Amino acid sequence: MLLKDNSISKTAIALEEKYGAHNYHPLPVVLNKGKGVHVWDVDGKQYYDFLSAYSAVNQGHCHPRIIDSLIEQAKTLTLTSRAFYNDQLGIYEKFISNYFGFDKVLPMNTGAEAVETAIKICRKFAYEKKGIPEEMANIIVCENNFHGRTTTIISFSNDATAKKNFGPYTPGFITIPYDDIEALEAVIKTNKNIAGFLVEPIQGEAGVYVPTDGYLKQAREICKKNDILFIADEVQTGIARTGKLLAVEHENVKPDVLILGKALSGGVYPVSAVLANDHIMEVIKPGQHGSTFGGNPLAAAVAIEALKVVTDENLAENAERLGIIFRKELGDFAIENDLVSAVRGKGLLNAILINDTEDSSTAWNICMKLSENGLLAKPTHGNIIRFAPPLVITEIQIRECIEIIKNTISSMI
Ligand code: IF1
Repeated sequence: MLLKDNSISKTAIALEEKYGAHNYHPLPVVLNKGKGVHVWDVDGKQYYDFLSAYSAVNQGHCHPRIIDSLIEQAKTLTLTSRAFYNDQLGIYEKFISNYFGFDKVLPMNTGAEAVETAIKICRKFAYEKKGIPEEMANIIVCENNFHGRTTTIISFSNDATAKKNFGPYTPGFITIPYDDIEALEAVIKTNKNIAGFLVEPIQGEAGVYVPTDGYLKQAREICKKNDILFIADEVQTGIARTGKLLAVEHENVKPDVLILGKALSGGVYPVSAVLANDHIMEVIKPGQHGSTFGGNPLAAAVAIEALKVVTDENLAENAERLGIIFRKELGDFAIENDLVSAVRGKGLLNAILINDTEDSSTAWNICMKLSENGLLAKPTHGNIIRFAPPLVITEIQIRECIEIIKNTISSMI
């Protein structure tokens, strides 16, 4: 059993059980410290964190430079609302717009809020610039997508667990298979009023599905040819996670609308963003969109430092190089091990497929055993285990973790 007979752990879990909504089923590990690639539980046990808070701590837990920027700004001014200006937001807006190569940014807080913002911008652009009849805009999405958990976003999910009994659902979305160019072309031919194509460059929650080389580029070209906004959701794949600053850069694709979140703050504060050029962003006028915390000075200060760390510490290059080692080693292991049927991913966003049924508890049991062996990971759907360490991990550390993963799985045969 994972939990030592530790009253602190049991008390913490019991409190969540009694007073918290049961919207998660966590591994029975109670953490109280994080630093770099490691986290510690209340018993002082150290783990490698191979989930990285769902790729929100790409810069490592509690990165000193980001924490310092948080502390400094928090001592001065945390929130003004957008009813007034503040001295940090403009600096941040210029920094992030130049950093990703867009004219403007609309600052929000969570990834789902940013996705919702992108949907609203896309629709408004369709009505006011493309002449699509009001309330008739369609946005193309992909099967097995994950873009967040608001009612509109789950309206176009095909994950019954995320969707069931949350209706009535928001209309205006057309679903096509992921990584299928013919399906994209067909749906554009047979449907009118297509405003945009919302896509994850790699489908994370679905199980780290990396599309065929060239898919994103062809999709981008089809969108450009048909005057459809190409909207890249890089909430999970962005900020150097896949070995490039943005996953779309693997195919030299520049989206019309870019959605960021998670590691945009290095995991120390909710910060998300939607970036676009002026001819798109100008459809949003005062009073048409916003949020209490969107663009607050604390988020601005933290996000600037978090992005500087990505560049200064060459995190994309590190992710690219170590991801190749990770997939090579575990790919070789999969050949000789019956329990692992495949390894896939890009950079340090990877997953292994467990050779068992989706509803089996094998992946969960492997994760339980991994945590006993000092490595934290969690299955995505059923039999897929995602491995996504902070991008500050070293070659020595990742080779140690590869051994932990191999030895743990071998011990379960
Ligand atoms: C959960 C994983 C899921 C995202 C993409 C938008 C959002 C996410 C591509 C919304 C959020 C999180 C949400 C979290 C689990 C995690 C996740 F793939 F990253 F593991 F669910 F798919 N676009 N992903 O991945 O961002 O509102 O959460 O800030 O909800 O269980 P958010």
